[in-house]
Amino acid sequence: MATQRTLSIIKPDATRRNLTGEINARIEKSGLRIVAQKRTVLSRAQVESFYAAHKDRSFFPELCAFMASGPVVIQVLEGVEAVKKYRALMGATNPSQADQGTLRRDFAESIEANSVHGSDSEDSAQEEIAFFFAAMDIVG
Ligand code: FUP
Repeated sequence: MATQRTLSIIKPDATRRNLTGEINARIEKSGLRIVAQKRTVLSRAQVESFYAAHKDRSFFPELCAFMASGPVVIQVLEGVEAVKKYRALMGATNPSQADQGTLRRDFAESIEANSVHGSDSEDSAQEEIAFFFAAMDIVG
């Protein structure tokens, strides 16, 4: 079971409701370690580039407006099977389909304002971490 890193974003709906600490506590209780973290407001251009894989989807403009609408907390999480472990902690994209006890089930407002992002594979984790952090900003 390999130690991995994954990218997490606490989204604007969650920072607005002051949920950063509560989400971080759940991350740490799950066994994952927060090895880099910064709070920022993303520009529209940064969000469009980050979510480029979704650019042809009908929800893309609204998703980008939402993600640039307020502060986000961007994190690198480290731990055994971190990608899979964080996806399990997050729950399904649509909170109404997310399992009990997951972050999205407990905190998300809607499928768009769904409180957290987590990389969906090791390859995308590497790309997404490099998008936001320099190697020296990650302290394991
Ligand atoms: P996930 O990996 O669970 O974050 O889900 P996706 O990569 O499929 O979608 C990325 C983001 O697009 C979601 F977190 C929220 C948004 N989205 C919508 O707003 N509407 C949809 O129908 C699907 C996704």
